[in-house]
Amino acid sequence: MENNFSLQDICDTALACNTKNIYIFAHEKHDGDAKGSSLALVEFFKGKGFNSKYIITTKDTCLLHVFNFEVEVTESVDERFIAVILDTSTSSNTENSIYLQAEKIFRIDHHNNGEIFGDFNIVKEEASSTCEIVASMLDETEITPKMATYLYIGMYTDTGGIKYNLSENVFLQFAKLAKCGADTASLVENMRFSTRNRKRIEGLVALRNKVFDTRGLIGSVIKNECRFDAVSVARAVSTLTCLKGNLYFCACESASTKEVYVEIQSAQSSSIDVSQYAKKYTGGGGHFHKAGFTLKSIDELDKVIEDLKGLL
Ligand SMILES: [Mn+2]
Repeated sequence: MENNFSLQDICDTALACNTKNIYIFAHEKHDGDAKGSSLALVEFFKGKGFNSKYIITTKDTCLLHVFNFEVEVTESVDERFIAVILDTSTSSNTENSIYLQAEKIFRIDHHNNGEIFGDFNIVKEEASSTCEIVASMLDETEITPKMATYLYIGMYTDTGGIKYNLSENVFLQFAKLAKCGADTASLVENMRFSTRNRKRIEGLVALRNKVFDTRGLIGSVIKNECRFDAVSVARAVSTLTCLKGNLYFCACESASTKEVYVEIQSAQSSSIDVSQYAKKYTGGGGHFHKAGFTLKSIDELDKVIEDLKGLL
């Protein structure tokens, strides 16, 4: 069921269900947008007098380093609660399945071609980020400086550092968050941090770039190197987009599992919907201009490259 709701509706539903607990969930390998929107809503619901927490089941150091917020790991939940699921395109992408115990499930997302699940859904594919949607749902008077900073980080990271998906509304929301006291100075400082492995991956992707098709297919294939993870590979493809092209990809084979993480990005001016293509693969999906998936082995890569040529 796809429909509209307000944040007040979530509070009203909790009260109608006789619970003060509003728990927030996001996708696995939660990124800045998932974390930012989650922490902002925890803050919002707490301000409204509810018990609210961000439910994660594995420890996350980025939450502390970037957001300056330590989230305790939750193993299980016995009490009644309302679930709010953020930035998560399909039920199988959720970080954990505790949300299934909720009295009612609300969902807010901006991914393309996702799945409608839960009781109430807001899906705005045109939005840069879930943080942009959440910011738009809030009135200036409701946004504390902390919430403003969390939402700003999510919008900043999901736009690749204010590089893409820049609609008029993105700037309106950035302006609103700045007015509400977003700490943009420490944000820029915190975002500079990277892991050494991630830097290595970015360097390799930049170094190994090759033109696969003169109509504008540029990619990097890295075999049997580094400790790859989907998030690092997803970020690394952006190092190619300063080269003139239409479609960019990087395919990175993990030395240990032999799985290949593939991330594809189409130029902002291009009409190629890469999320549609990524969906053909297990666990694949993302956004119109940026999406990823995993291959079981490098042998499947030639077919992918031929397909990408066909998309040009
Ligand atoms: Mn997002």
